[in-house]
Amino acid sequence: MSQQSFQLSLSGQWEFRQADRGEWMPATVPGCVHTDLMELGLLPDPFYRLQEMDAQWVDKVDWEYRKTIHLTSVYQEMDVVELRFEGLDTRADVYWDGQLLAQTNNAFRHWILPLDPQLRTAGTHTIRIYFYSPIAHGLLLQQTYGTVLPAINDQSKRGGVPHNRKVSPYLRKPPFHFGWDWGPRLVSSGISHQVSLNAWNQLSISDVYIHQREVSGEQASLESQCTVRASSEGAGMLRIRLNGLPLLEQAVSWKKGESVLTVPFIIEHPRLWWTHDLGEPYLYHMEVLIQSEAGLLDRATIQTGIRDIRLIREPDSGGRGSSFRFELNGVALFAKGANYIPQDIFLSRVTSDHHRRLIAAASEANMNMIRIWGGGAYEDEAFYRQCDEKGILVWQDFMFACAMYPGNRAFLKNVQAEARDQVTRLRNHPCIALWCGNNEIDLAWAQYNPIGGWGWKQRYRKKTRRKIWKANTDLFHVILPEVVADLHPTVEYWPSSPYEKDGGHSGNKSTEGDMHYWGVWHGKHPFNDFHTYIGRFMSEYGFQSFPEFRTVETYTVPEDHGIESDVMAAHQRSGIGNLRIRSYMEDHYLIPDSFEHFLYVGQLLQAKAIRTAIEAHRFARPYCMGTLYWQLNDCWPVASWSGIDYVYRWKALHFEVRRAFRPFILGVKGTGSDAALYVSSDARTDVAASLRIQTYRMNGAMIQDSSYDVHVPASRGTKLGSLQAFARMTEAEPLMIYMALIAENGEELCYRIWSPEAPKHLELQPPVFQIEQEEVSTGIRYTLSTDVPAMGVWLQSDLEAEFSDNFFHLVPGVPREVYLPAAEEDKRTVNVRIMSLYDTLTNP
Ligand code: BMA
Repeated sequence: MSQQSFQLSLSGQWEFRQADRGEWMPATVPGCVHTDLMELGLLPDPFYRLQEMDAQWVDKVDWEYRKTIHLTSVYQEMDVVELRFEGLDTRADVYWDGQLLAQTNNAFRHWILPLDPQLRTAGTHTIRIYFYSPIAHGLLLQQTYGTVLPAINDQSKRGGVPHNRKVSPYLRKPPFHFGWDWGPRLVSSGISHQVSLNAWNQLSISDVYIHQREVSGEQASLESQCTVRASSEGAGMLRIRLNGLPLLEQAVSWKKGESVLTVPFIIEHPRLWWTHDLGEPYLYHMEVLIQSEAGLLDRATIQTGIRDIRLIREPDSGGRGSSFRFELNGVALFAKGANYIPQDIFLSRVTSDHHRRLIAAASEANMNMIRIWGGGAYEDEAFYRQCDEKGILVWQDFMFACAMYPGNRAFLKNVQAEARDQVTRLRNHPCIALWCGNNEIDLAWAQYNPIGGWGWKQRYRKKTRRKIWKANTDLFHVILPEVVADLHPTVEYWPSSPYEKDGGHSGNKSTEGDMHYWGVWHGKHPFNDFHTYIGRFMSEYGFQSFPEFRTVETYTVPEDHGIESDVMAAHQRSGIGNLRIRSYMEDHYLIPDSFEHFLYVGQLLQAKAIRTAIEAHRFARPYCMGTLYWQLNDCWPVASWSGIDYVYRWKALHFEVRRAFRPFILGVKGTGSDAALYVSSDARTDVAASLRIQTYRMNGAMIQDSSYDVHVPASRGTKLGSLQAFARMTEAEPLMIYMALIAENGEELCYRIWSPEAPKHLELQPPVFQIEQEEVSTGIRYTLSTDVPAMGVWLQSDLEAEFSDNFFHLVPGVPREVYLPAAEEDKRTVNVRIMSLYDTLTNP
């Protein structure tokens, strides 16, 4: 019998050129026009200084890619041979030996193009793909649709698009390519994902979905839904193997074309999948094999976790609103995490190593949920795999953000096909916790509030308004929920983020749904307002900072080193960004003169803002059941709301978040005589602990060292009492207070070093740091102490690895241990520099 199936990868070396012009040049697939041009030295690195502007011509012209392949005679004998593209960005014509095979129009779909036997003769064949300029094609689509749709982040002017036309909503392509308030405008084209030639006889498994009908610790009632395609009808055996052992076999039959073979099965006492904070993210390995009498026809392997995930929205008993909380295997989970954007504007540059590094950083920062925001892209398999393995849930947006979208039949059908592709691809990942229609569209249009929203609907006549809202309804209230209900019925669909309820819109005072709170930052509210505006689930809020100086150096020369220089301004895409940073900095810190110090203090400021927010949200548990700040990471080197910069350096924020997302958090809410001490616990049982309070003068003198027995209730925020009941305060001089929750075994569960005064009013003294170091197996352990209270202590080494803790405050009585991973050969030579807020004072 001939071979059943095989796959030939067609990724790797291709050729490309500007359409119909010049020589063919070497290209890499997956990739895009920009990265291929850069590789050849034909396009300067757009991340460097102002060079983004030199790349704006690329999206105005058409491009061609081609590859020549040699086929043996075996291909002609196979029942089916198909070209498979995991992604083509975006509007492309695919030719095989000059014959048009397909016209593609969606970067989020995959394309399977069958080749008739006469096309796959033994010998040489050429695949050629013609990519239309996304701008020219977008303009055409806009004209055909007849309505100009809003897209506030589309930087058409920077792109030099005629009449500043924003074409992004008409194209199913990553929205952030067109610019965002943290991203460049680089609208690329190309073969964005893997390409292969797949050949098979008789039958091919195209998908296996492990539908989790009912899951508990006693039993998991599952169903394997195996989609097969067959060249003729047939029958055979379907076998399932679980973790390498045979589980069951069942006789099955299929028809010519596509069939779904459904086989129910049970796992007794399953090992459940948990987020890493609640348990072990256990994964099962399953194998589905289909055999006929003649032998194996095809097999598929699946890695999945067994878990029950629910979004509980039930009215409060007091009539205040409705809950918005996730329950994992029946356990209420307080979501701690951040919003995610793609890790590079050029998606094909992101490797599995990048995913591993970023998800590891999220897990190290005690996050249990990441929101994949709707203006980027559905992520690579490696991203979700990392989340599965690390025990981190994913809130998955569909890719629509901050714009209105067309509603013509072709567009709706295209979106439906995209959603089916993506939901099918991702539904075995236990990390997927929610499918969400879009980012901020419901809020921006504000249909039910005549004067509300971002001023979009007011620009249209009634008839056009109806047309636009109808498209929105069709997309986010009909098509997408139907796809999720059909293909992934165990996971909830949520129409938009934020969203309150049908017939209303999320606002800063919503008592149901999720909330984006931008009063701090966009609305200039003071940090303490984080305590005032708290929703049931905080899916966005944020504060900007610059990357550290070493990262700034990667895209600047010394003459650029001023916040307002042209180059720094081009790497700050929020029009109000610098203004906001400066004015909040004035409220809290003395503004440093030096550029480098400004970046550093800006990072402390950002960490302080987000710390305040996380405390507010966690203290409000269980009213509030989640906090995801904006944003985890960057897609190029830039000033942004991120906690991790483009080159994966942790800002002060990421260290702060790591502390603030520990299972216990302690802090102060309120000011003056209203100041009260709060704790929040994610532990599932009450804890008896000791509250340690030390107060210090700024000269280092300790004026109090007390311990109190406290009872910390499980799974909630609790007021421990007024601050004055615990800490001896003097009106006369500012103090620094160390507070810590100490477990019965002496372990410090969490700590907070805090002053009732803003840092600018503290008379910081020059600290003398003592640093002891000890080599441990995989790195170096440092023990750091100080003689006077020190703020924002920043350790820097010449290694790329991050310290286990950084940008922390330090008081004389409590030394801190930090750990630096280091290779054997680096341990002796590594240099550590220390600075703190004192060093930024020009006039101490
Ligand atoms: C949120 C996001 C993004 C944006 C961020 C900062 O609303 O959804 O669109 O980048 O604000 O302005």
